[in-house]
Amino acid sequence: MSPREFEEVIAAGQRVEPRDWMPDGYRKTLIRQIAQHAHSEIIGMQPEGHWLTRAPSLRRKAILLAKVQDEAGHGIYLYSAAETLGADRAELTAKLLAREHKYSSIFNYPALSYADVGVIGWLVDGAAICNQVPLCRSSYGPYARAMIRICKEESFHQRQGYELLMQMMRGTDAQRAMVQDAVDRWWWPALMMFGPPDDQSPNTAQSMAWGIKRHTNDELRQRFVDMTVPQGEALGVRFPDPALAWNAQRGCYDFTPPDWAEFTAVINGHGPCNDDRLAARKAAHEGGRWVREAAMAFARRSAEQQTA
Ligand code: FAQ
Repeated sequence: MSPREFEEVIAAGQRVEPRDWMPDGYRKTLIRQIAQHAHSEIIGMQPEGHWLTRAPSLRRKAILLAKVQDEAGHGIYLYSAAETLGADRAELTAKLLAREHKYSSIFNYPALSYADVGVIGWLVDGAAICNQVPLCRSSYGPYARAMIRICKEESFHQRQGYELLMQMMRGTDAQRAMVQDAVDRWWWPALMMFGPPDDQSPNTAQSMAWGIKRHTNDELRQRFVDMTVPQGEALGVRFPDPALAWNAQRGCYDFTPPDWAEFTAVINGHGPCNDDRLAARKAAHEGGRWVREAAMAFARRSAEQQTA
């Protein structure tokens, strides 16, 4: 593919594939976004993973185990998509551990009660779906195809969270208070997941011109609020934003923006759990070293046997 053909493919809304010519900036942007996304899925196993041994019933444990394992799978699809761009997975992981790569701000907040498991499913997976469904139409083929599968699984994640919350809301006053407390803590970080406001987002314009992103951060944040408020009303929870109100003229909800100073601090490593999350990731990576080495040794021996 020539540079001109690349532009034509993008203009026609078609897909760029791994062996096609692409501008360096396009490749770099994709590696940055896909790696950040992959790291988020893997680090994102931690807040809910904490509750696996504390699940209140066998049913809840089985659901949560399936969900957390799905997140690991998402990380693997995404690292594979990054590899089609020439990025080495081991190097991407090393950059994460060296704090040279970002991962989603949301996973630097603690999950303090079992209601948080429900609220993470409802709000965090809900925000992830809002953000990722348009990425199924992203211009880079392997990323878009990975997203289709990921989004199907995220829908199950969102529903299991909402169903858990419905059950708790039908329970005792103490259970309802736990749900409300979790909503109060996760609402603002969920809004931050969509990234900085459009006028402070250095990457959006170019990423949209290349068809990597299909909507701006603010558009998707608004879509999330509009989708989520009626769900919260059906559930019987309040949102911690007194300014949240339907605006008939705009045909969507008005809401208060999150605290962008807090967002900046969190993505620069100063959130409540950044150090714990990276320490756990590093320990898991070290703990898995023998598996990687054994797999490499097996592959080498199989190749030698085949040659012999
Ligand atoms: N957290 O110019 P923009 C999930 C960075 S997966 C941390 O607007 P862009 C599933 C951004 O990288 C959640 N950093 O950037 C799950 C850039 O930094 P850089 C992850 C953030 O890329 C559920 C700088 O700020 N999802 O939840 C964040 O055009 C439950 C300037 O920002 C994805 O990654 C943030 N929230 O737009 C798993 C989706 N926002 O590199 C487990 C794919 C921005 O220039 C349990 N990614 N930054 O230094 C995207 O759609 C985009 O990358 C955005 C950011 C929208 C996140």
